[in-house]
Amino acid sequence: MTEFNFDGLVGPTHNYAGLAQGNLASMQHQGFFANPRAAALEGLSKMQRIAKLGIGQAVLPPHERPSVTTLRQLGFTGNDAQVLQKAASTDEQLLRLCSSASAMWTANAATVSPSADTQDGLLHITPANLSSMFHRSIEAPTTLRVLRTLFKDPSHFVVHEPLPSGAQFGDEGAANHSRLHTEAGTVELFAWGRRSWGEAAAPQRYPARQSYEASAAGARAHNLRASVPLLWQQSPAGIDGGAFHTDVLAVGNDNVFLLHEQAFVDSEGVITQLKERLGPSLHVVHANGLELPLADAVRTYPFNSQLLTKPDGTMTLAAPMEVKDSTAAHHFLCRAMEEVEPINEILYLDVNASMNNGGGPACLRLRVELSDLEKQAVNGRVFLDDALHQDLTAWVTRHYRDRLTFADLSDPNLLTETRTALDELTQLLQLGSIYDFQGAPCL
Ligand code: SUG
Repeated sequence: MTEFNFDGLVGPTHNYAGLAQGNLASMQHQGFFANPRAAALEGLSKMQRIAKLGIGQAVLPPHERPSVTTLRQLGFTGNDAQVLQKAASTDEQLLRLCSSASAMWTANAATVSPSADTQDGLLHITPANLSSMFHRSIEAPTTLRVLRTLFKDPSHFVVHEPLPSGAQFGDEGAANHSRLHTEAGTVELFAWGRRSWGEAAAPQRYPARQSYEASAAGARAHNLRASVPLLWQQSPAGIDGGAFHTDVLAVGNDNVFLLHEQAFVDSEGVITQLKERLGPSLHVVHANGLELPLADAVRTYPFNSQLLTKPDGTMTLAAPMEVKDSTAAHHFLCRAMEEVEPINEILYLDVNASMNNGGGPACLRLRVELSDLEKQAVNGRVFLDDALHQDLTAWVTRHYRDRLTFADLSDPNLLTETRTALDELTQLLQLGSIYDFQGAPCL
């Protein structure tokens, strides 16, 4: 099995709208002017650097934004330009909610269970309903369509419907899911932030997006072998400190787990459970608040590094540049490298445009473990090689604006430019029709 990191391409409407309550970077950067072209090139350069390490890298397309479909559902009528204008003049916030490039954070696109973990030997994928945040909830239909296009072959893949919508089943995808594996076993750790019914401590300040009920349903639907799933609660204090997803305070890969004490309720308890199931070869690096204050971890995202196994079996921590702004965060990653033998490199990546919206390197990618046969069954030209990287870089440079403000969102030319770009992209990636404006069917 090989892990492939499916990164989301940053979309042409990347902007800072302050839409995500409890995501401190999103809240703090509201209204800053954005440079979608630079943001998309940053993302592509990250993909290229990871691919050059010999690690499987692939790409997922952005969604159509502004979402005219959603605006029409909300009652705006007329031609597309009129729909944009009416939304802008009636309730500008609606237009912002329908214009976010948030599908770039593909860690939230879906939860993936490799075929090695499931009872039917199929790879299971559930697109996240993202129902806790409106601007993200509108991603689910396109995500489902894209994933059903790529992972179409029923002899290898099952792409489930997203969980039913509604606050009780809020599901944030792989951002709340870690997979650990040793010779003793495999654990898929499903983290949840609140209970829709039943008792559990809850954050006081910011929303807990993922419900226990959603995690339990996801684990059930994936038909996991009985020993695989483990459900555990995110720390409410961590969420109130700005860790809206588990991947803000924990990262796992194979037999290595790095976590902050505020990632989970009773973090010693989850470590004990993991050690029982995974045996002595599990390496855990646990930071407490004295070593690494929660505020530093949330500001600089050391745990949102990608922890990647290279072809020679050693591991790289691909960390956001911002880690260097905090001595404590930087020291923590160095300690991880000293203590965990397989980790032999920290690679600093500049994904600042994404970081300013609360998305580090690990948020930008969806991990999919594939056997050689499964890889061959994936449709589309989505696996990154030099030629695809070049094509995508030229495509971004050709189509993306280098400055975007809120006022631009109602510009009908932006919609036309975006559709022209996305239409070309579907050809470049050999995906067929996947967008509403292309008349794509519901899959
Ligand atoms: O859902 N930000 C995203 C960031 C997602 C990060 N993903 C992971 N941790 N896996 C979110 O909060 C901000 C958009 C804006 O404010 O314009 C936003 O949606």
